[in-house]
Amino acid sequence: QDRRLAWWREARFGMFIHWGLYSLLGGVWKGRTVPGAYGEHIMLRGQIPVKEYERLAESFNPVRFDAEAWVRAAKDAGMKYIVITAKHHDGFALYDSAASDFNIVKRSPFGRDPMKELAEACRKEGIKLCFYYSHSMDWHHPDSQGNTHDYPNNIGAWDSLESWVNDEDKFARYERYLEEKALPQVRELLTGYGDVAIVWFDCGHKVTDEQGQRFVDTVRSLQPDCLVNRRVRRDGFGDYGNSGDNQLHIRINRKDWESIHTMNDSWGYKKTDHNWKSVTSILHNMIDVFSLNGNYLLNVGPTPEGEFDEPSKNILREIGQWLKINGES
Ligand code: FUL
Repeated sequence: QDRRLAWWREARFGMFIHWGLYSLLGGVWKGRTVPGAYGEHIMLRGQIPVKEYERLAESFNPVRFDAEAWVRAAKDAGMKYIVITAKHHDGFALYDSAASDFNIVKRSPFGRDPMKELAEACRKEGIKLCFYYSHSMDWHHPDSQGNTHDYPNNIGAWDSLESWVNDEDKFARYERYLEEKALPQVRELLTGYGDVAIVWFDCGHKVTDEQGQRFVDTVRSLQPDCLVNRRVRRDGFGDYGNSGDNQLHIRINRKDWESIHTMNDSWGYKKTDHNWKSVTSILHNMIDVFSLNGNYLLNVGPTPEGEFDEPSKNILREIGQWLKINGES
């Protein structure tokens, strides 16, 4: 574990990227701002039918996406690793997947695989590439948690594990999702994109210990040096701990831990959210985390066209300048 964590302990500062079909909507569905701070939850919060949400892929065409520009922006900000949403809770894969054709290459006019391009750019610039993968929740797969198929006989997004895990039918269906989509997709990410530095799992409180362990084992068997975060299941799992969303060191009980923060209130691009944090407050948080030996992961939500918006670019630029003068980078 120490060997696996060596680069990560030095890295200190990383970029989180939330990007997907939800970015197209930017928090607005049919002219209405959907409640909830998180733009990436719009499918669930806006109760968008699966078939309608699927059709968004037809207009997802991020022609201004430039992997090198993203990686350079991260590097100039002093960041050493990038964690990008290869698949978020909405189930849409941002890469070419054989396990599910609900992905950018097969369903969108864009036709390119942005994860391939990002992997290439990261290799070139010496930045570690990491994939966020929503393993427990998939609102698109009929047998997963939180989907709207078969309502109300499904497993609701916020249902606790205890409330359904002894239901044989639900359990069997959920296993089907894990075996037919989630585990195969994690394997794809670990076999098609070169070295992956972290698989960043999320919402592990929704899987059993055995299921969480299956994800850890899958990662270990394919890339033994790849890190796994605690959110694969619960405390005691993974190589390092995580803060809650936008929390500093609250409830952290591990030597190696990472604090995760948004720049406004949403992770995914949200055109109605102008509540940008000041550079000063971001720096204060960062210094606080660094002083307690944590890593700081700061999020960007790129636009549907594939660019970082101006407020995010400015924040990154200013942090980079500050670190150049006052930090180690
Ligand atoms: C949460 C998710 O539900 C959010 O959408 C976001 O990805 C955040 C980092 O983790 O649990």
